[in-house]
Amino acid sequence: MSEPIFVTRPFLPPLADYVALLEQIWENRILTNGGPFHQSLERRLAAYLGAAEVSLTTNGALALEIAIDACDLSGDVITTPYSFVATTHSVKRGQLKPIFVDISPDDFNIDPAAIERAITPTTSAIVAVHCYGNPCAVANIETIANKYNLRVIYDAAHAFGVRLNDRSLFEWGDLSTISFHATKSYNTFEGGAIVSPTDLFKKKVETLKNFGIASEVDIPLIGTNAKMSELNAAMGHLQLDHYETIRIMRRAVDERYRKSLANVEGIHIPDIPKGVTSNYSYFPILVKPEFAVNRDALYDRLKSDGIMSRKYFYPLLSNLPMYAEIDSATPDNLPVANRVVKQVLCLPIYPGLSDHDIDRVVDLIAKTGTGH
Ligand code: T4K
Repeated sequence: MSEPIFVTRPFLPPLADYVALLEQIWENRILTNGGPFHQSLERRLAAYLGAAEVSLTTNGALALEIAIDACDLSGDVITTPYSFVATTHSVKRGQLKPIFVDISPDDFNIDPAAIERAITPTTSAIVAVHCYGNPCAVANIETIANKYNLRVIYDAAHAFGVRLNDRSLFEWGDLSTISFHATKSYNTFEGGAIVSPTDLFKKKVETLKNFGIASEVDIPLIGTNAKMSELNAAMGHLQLDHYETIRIMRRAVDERYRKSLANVEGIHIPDIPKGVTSNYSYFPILVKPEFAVNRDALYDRLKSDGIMSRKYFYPLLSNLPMYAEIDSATPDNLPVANRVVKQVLCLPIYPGLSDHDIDRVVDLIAKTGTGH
C-alpha cells in the first residue's frame, strides 16, 4: 500500500531557524510569563490580524473559556451545534446554558434568522464559529446583538488570517478566539489567542489567563493558567514569517481538488463565499444521496487505501449525551445541521500535499462514485 495521506500535516520552518531562537531562550532563561518572544509576537499578530489587542494563550479551548469569562455572561448563550466539541464545552464550563440554533446549508455557520428567533430575556450572548474559516454573517449578527444588547464572541479557531471584503475578520464581535494547534494553518505546536478590536477586555483577559493575578498583591479574579510559553511564541514568529507562502500552498491544493472533483456526481463542494480571502484550512465536501455510496462508506473506502479523511464535525454537539436533553438540541430544531453532519467529509489539505497525492484522493472518490 502507498504511504498514508493524513487529513493535515503541520508546516514546520527550517530547524536551524528555530534552534537560533532556542539559543536566545537558553541565553536569557526567560521561559514563560510574558517573556520577550511572547510580547513581540502579540504585537506582530495584532498588526497582522488588524486587531487592537491580541492575548496569547496555551490553546484555543482556554482562549474561548477566558473570552466567555471576560464578558461576564449569565443565563443562556446562543450557539451552533456544528463545531468541534470545545465550543459548547466552553459555554457549559462557563456555567452558562447553550441554546442551539441551526446552521446555514451554504457555509455551515450559525443562521442569523435562527439566532433572532431563539432570543429570550435570559439570553446574554452569541458564541458563533467561523466554521472551516468561512466568516459568519458578521454584519447581521452585529445588528441582532446591538438590537438585543448581547455580547458576541467568535470562536475563530479555524480563521487565522481570513479577511472579509478586504477587512480583517477580527474587527467583528466583542472578542474572537483562535487556535494555533498543530493541525491549524498557523501553528505554535499548541497555542491560541484572544483577539479584540478594542482594548476594553485586555486587562481582564490578561488577569484571567494569569490565575486572576493582577499584581503581586492584587488577585481580583478567579482565573486559570493559560499563558503561552516562550518555546511556542518563538515558533509563532517563524510561522508568521512563512504564513503567506503556507496560504498560497494550501490554495493550490484547494484549487486542484475543486477542478478535479467538479464533475463527480453526488459530491458537493461548498464555494468559498464572495469577498472572502480564505486561509484554506479545510476542504469539506458533502456526499449527497446521488453518490453511489454514503459518507461513511466513502470514508471507509478512503481509509482502507491509506487516505485519512475526517468527519469534522461528527457527532453533532447537540446529540452528545451531556447536551441532548436541552430543549433546543432536538433534531427537529436543527434539521440542516443534522443533515450536513451525516454528509460531510474533510479531505486532506496541507502545504506540500503533492499533486500525485491529491490525484490519488480524487481518483478513488471518482472510482467509488461509479460503483467500483
Ligand atoms: N474551537 C474549534 C472550532 C476548534 O476546531 C478547536 C480545535 C478548538 C476550538 C480548540 O482549539 P485547541 O484547544 O485545540 O487549540 C483536532 C485538533 O486537536 C483540534 O485543535 C481541532 N480544533 C480539531 C478540529 O481537530 P483531532 O482529534 O482531529 O486531531 P488528530 O490528532 O487526530 O490530528 C489529525 C491529523 O493531523 C493526524 O491524523 C495527523 C496530523 N497531525 C496531528 C498532530 C496533532 C500531525 O501531523 N502532527 C500533529 O502534531 O483534533
